[in-house]
Amino acid sequence: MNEQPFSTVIRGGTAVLPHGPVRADIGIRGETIAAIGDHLGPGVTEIDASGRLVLPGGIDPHAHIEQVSGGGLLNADSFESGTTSAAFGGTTTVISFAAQHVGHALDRVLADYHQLAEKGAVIDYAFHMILADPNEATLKTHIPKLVKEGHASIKVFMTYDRIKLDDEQMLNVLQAARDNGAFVCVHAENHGMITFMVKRLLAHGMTGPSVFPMSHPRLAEVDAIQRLVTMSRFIDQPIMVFHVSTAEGAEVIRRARADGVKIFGETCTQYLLMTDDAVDKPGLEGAKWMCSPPLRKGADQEALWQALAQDDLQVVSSDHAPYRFDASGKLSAGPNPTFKEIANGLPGLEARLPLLFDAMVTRGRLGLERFVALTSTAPAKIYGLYPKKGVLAVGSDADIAIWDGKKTVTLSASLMHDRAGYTPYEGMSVTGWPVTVLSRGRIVVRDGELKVAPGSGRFLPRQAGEAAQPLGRPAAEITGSLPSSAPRHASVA
Ligand code: DUC
Ligand code: ZN
Ligand code: ZN
Repeated sequence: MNEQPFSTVIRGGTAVLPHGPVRADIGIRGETIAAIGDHLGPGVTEIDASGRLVLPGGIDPHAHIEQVSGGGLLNADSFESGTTSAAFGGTTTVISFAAQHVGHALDRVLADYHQLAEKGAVIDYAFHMILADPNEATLKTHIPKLVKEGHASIKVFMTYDRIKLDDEQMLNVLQAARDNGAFVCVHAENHGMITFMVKRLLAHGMTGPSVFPMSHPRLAEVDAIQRLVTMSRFIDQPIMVFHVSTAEGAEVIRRARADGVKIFGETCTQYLLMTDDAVDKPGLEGAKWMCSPPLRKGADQEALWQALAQDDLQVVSSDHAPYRFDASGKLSAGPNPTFKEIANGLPGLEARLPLLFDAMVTRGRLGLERFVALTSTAPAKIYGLYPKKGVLAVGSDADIAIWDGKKTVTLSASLMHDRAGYTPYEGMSVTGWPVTVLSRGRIVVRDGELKVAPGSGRFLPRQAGEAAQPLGRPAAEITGSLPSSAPRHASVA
């Protein structure tokens, strides 16, 4: 038995453990949870959590930070501001993006994003590698090396002129992911349908943010997810569909999963809590609510909640993509842009957990344990971070958010720590707030103050988890085209 005092004890709270909530103390030594139980011995630092909930820190597996978008625009957050805002919202791990653009060497891209994050991050982080140029060097040289170095997931786009992949490129990426043991996340919208609608709307003089949802038709999402399911099945490569926004999109995923396809789905806070009428505001104001896919209808919200309840969708991210409402962001094309010229994206890294806590725990939709599962444990498992992250267990990193379930806060831009300069959730009132947040045993946020230095967050090298394991049955044409003695890594190009 270790008689040394703990470095920190979180005492007397209700901890949400893998088997459910219990009254327990959490003892931390250094960076990890060393003990969970009643009446633990003293800690050098004691945190009184009586009357509070003690939860694993949130994991936001989809946040754009200090990233150049598909439209070529740098977003508003640095790693310092983005991860600070995450921490104030109870999130202790973020997976952001290292975004390749055409002509860029992927290994250089990763090195650049690492440098930015090392300098600024206050919590731990990993990267999804955005592939916009899946050439020979990317797929055959850089992906094998980078996956081995712990970058276990790839994101690709089916839309956006500068970064979209065609079907053959997509298949090459899926095959490379399979060969190297990586997971693939996809922005799934039919590019042709979007372009068709954009041209049609602009030709009819419909140029404001209020028509933006029409420019991303619901069927664009449905079609793209259906094709993805087919491609995933063909190659036998598991896929995560990012930011599912429609009832029909969630239904395609439900059916595919029932048919045995290894496909996962994510939705985001904004699709659960806001609707498309948010863009319908005077002038350009609605641009603040323009995200892609767009906000949808009340019936979609219901369907997405239902899909989460049934595990058709497994995670809720923020898809934090902050652009200021000025010439550096939403108005970068000038003071009077068409919807086509306005950057897509909303800030939401900080508000995600309080909003979802309020909806799920305070108002009772799905409950506390599902809240923890959807916002922390499931992303940790799916993205290869578990059990280091996503759970309160002995040996896990001491990434912990202590929640005051009774504290009511009205969200406003002045409360937020990101650099978007506005919040789409302005004026919404939530009950439940993360009052103290620890990352690897360090108190990161307490009493409304940041307690750690920029650059103290750490890169999390990951091996892909079980979610990324192929089922072992690519299409017959693929297996038939491999020599029988070929190793798993053999190219079929
Ligand atoms: N897709 C995202 O995933 N985030 C922001 C914008 C977009 O199109
Ligand atoms: Zn996307
Ligand atoms: Zn995104």
